[in-house]
Amino acid sequence: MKIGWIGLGNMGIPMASNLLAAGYDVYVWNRTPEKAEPLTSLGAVFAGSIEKAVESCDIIFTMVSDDDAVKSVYTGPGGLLSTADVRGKLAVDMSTVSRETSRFLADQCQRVGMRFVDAPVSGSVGPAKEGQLVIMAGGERQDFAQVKPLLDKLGKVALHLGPNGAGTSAKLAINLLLGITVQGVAETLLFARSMGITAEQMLTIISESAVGTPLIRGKAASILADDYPAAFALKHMAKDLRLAREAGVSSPLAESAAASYRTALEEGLGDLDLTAILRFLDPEKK
Ligand code: NA7
Repeated sequence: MKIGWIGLGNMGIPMASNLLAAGYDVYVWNRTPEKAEPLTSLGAVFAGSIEKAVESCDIIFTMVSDDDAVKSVYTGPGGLLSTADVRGKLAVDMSTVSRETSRFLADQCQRVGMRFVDAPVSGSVGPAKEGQLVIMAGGERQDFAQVKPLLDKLGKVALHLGPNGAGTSAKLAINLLLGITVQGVAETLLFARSMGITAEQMLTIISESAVGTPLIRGKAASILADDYPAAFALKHMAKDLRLAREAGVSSPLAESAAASYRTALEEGLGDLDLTAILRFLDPEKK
């Protein structure tokens, strides 16, 4: 089976690499072609255009940044849906976008006889490299069943949650918890510091306590070094909290987190990891 992969950002590169490692023929495309080099050196074929990638493949994955990017890839000039014959092919969008966009894409695909599954992921670069993502899917059950063996190469769990848009809905919910959790850790560290407890001490306590999680343990070194290379960029967290609000979330923590990440983005922290929210909240860093 030939696989198309569109979008080679922080997530797309390790995910497509895992499909290559599993022995699939992978045709890749990225807006910035140079980013395909790590994949082509592993044996992927760089398709010169989206259409070429789609023509060559049975299943096409997309993993790009946001609603505008994904619409451009599907419905823009030279996009996926302008390819001559897509009838019967399966498109799987793993980007995090709004539910409206997932449903819009499903509708546009259906018009040309293409099948569509929304399958966003929980987990950033580390789990992507290790094939340990959590994948939340929406679409027809038989389409999910067809792509499930591939999803199993990308994640430790892949769940079918309902019709198109259901995967995206679950993703917005889990990322609400992610945003709130990271801001909660940041606020806790700053409060502890104000009472003379160091970040190192407090991170040890959190990690060993009932609220310690792999997320917090995994971010500790970066927090202590005050160095935030993006595993999951803050700009994407701001986007996801905005999408959650647009999807109707209305709660004190959601409001607060959405405002923090949005303002941090406006202050230029968007390309850092989401844990850089600590730098944004820290009065000593102003
Ligand atoms: P990155 O590392 O910011 O990568 C974004 C990717 O999206 C990258 O391949 C971009 O191409 C591509 N992109 C962005 N805008 C466009 C447009 N307009 N057309 C085509 N391609 C585009 O994101 P991640 O990999 O961390 O995350 C991907 C998704 O998973 C995102 O929804 C997260 O919220 C979760 P470029 O290389 O810049 O040319």
